[in-house]
Amino acid sequence: EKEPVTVLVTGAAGQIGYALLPMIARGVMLGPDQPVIIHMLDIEPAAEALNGVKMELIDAAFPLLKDVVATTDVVEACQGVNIAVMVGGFPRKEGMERKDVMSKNVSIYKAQASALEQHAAPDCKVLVVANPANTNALILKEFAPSIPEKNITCLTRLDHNRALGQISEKLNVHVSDVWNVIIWGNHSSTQYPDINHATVKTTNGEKSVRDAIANDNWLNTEFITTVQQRGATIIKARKLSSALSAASAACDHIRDWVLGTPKGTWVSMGVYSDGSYGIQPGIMYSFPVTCEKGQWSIVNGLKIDELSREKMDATAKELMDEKTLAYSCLID
Ligand code: NAX
Repeated sequence: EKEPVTVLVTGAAGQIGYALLPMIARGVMLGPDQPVIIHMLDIEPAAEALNGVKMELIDAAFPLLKDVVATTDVVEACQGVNIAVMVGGFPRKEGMERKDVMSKNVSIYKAQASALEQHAAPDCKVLVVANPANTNALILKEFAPSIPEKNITCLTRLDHNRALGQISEKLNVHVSDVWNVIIWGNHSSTQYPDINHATVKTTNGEKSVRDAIANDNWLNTEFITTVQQRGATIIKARKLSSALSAASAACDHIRDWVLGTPKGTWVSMGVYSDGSYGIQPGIMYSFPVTCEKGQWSIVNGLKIDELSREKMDATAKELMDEKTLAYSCLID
């Protein structure tokens, strides 16, 4: 039997936590033959609820789940962690200024960065889910300088999967017959869902998504806004934000990162920009990536048309502005 992998979930008493934890314990994230130890972190007001989740994990008698730690102590939570899924954060409440929310999250991510740096396993891989996801990940990176920057990522896989979903619905094909969409930029409404390199399987081969749909107007307008606004649409319908799809996307992100992306396909991940596609270094930006042997690399050399360029730059600018705001919170 394989050695267990220790997975940390922060914000574990929340909605995404409740959907994500059983997926991890069932092997959806790391594979059906990979035992796991789960560390769950939340804050004091949620301690009792967190303990309830721990009881349920025990009651589910998962064969792969070797141990569960439920704690409000960030040092205990980070101890020996191989994979950290950062779902905990301060939510934006009605009437709150953007800066106040940013400030709360900056202090959370600064503190958790130090704890991870000091107590996690040296090769720990980090996925930030909590919003503002890209900027929380950037703060985490800045305050955990000894964690390799390639090990710190944020979640845009939900947006990627939403884009696949919209295309498959439109073409009336199964979602697994569509691949290589791209989410560029921020996990926010400025993200750019790009189908210019996407492919769909047809009865007699493959076709570009643009040719298959043959409706540039829909692709260039409604498709993009539908994906950008999908989170808000779910909130309107459910009176709660996306949780099962977010949890599933987090599993997809880690699984592909650790076990590799299938040949000929890529996925979207928020990673530290290396200047690819003219996106300035210094921000966490979502790019198309392939993964092999636990390492992601940006897919380079894709042709970028004028509309795409504009949208890629607009979302980069928003991330620069978020960065400035985050840094102003550090000074105050
Ligand atoms: P919930 O409010 O249900 O859960 C958040 C949990 O985090 C709570 O239990 C809270 O007590 C805990 N928490 C707060 N501060 C903490 C701290 N300092 N340390 C540890 N835990 C802490 O939110 P939920 O619906 O689960 O969403 C979690 C986060 O994911 C939010 O920030 C949300 O905006 C973000 N999302 C990101 C997505 C993405 O694709 N990147 C999509 C889904 C989701 O909206």
